[in-house]
Amino acid sequence: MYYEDTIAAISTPVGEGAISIVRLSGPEAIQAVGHLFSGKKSLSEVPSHTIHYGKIVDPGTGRAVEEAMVSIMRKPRTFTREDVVEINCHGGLKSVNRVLELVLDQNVRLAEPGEFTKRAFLNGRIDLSQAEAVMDLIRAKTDQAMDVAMGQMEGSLSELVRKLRRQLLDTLAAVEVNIDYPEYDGAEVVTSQMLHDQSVAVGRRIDQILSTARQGKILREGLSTAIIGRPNVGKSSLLNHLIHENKAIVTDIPGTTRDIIEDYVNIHGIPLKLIDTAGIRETDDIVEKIGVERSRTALKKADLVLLLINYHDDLTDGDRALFNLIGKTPAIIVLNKTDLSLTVSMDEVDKLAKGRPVVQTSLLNEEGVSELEESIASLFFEHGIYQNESAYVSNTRHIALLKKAKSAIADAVAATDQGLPVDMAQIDVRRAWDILGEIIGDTVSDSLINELFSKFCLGK
Ligand SMILES: Nc1nc2c(ncn2[C@@H]2O[C@H](COP(=O)(O)OP(=O)(O)OP(=O)(O)O)[C@@H](O)[C@H]2O)c(=O)[nH]1
Ligand SMILES: [Mg+2]
Repeated sequence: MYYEDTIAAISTPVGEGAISIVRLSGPEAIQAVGHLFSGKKSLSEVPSHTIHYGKIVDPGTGRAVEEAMVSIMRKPRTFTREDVVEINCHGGLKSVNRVLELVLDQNVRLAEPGEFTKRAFLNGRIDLSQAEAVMDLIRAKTDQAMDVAMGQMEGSLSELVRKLRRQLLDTLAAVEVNIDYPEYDGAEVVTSQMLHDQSVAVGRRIDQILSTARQGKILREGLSTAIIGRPNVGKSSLLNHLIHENKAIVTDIPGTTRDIIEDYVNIHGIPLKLIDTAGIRETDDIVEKIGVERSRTALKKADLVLLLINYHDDLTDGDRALFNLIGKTPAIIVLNKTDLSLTVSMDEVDKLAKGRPVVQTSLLNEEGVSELEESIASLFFEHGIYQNESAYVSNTRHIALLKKAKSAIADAVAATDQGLPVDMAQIDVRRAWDILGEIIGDTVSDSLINELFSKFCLGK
């Protein structure tokens, strides 16, 4: 399927850069740029996948507006599977915009966000989950998030989903054969058993894929890390040290932080979404009260908790309550202010820590922060929050569909368990097959496709 029209957009980020690229795709791409290009050769005659130096000339005035390197890539060996031309401009934002304007005068229209990728998808160059991976790649915050997106772009999730669909289709085919040729009396029972076993196997595999979802989500969105503790223990100081910036206000007045402060940081390749909270204590101050409530909510949603305890103070009931509040969430206990004398009861801290790592810091003297970082990393890797599996699912849409497919499969298993007629389970299996198809875009509606691609950046 090839499009009639030719599209163009600036493919590099907006702003000053050494090079900006205007990219075109479509049947008129080469001709359109040919009209504007003045160089040694005519672009319509040059071989595919070559790059040419010349000037972009305004046909109206005959004046050169930009010096450029122009790449010519003829279909079908291109990203969109259409003719693609890239004009590498060297000037600033103004001149690249001028080049784009001239291009748009040549029977070329401005691309919608994601339209290049959409064409790649619709022309069969990539499937939907790969197209979504392109989007993830643009947004990837860390190397590992990048790996996940790359893996998905290379089709690892697609590969898994295709395998599952093939397995379901084979099962359905076998059922048809058995039903059409019931050569012996037991056909129905045997068929039902086969449907059951195959469904159980597929359901297990979906579970395995889904089990990577948590890791995938963390890599995408960051490990939600709540910094909690009594007022004045140094929570905001810790946030500032970890992000190497004075973002949160630090004072010696207890109750300084009133609202939640968030920032992202990359610790040993793990993306953390740090959340500095209001110190938790009983208070009559209405603003502080709200802040404290928010802290409790942040704590509930956290993937990781950093609980700060004052090294230079006795444990209070407030501290003990916080240990309880953590519950089962992975946590690290941080004893802060070690530059002052030891007052806290280490025995009691150890007892309350229940095996959770305890790290000592003096944020004032910048001591212990790298130990804390190490501790965060080892907790993350040891507890299998991270697994080096190439086929992560991290995309919310994929996860939702996998869950839906799993429930259809569970229905099939239940139907066979209850001894219902084979065609009941058959319908469920067929439904699971359809749902899985939505992940790779084999069975999706046009409106969904438009919505997904509109989330892309312009020029992608
Ligand atoms: N001596 C010493 N003081 C520290 C240390 N870390 C932080 N402080 C001081 O403790 C005070 C409180 O620090 P913050 O980071 O504002 O504490 P907080 O936990 O965010 O406090 P609230 O927002 O009020 O809950 C400030 O005066 C800091 O300079 C430390 O390691 N040693
Ligand atoms: Mg604070």
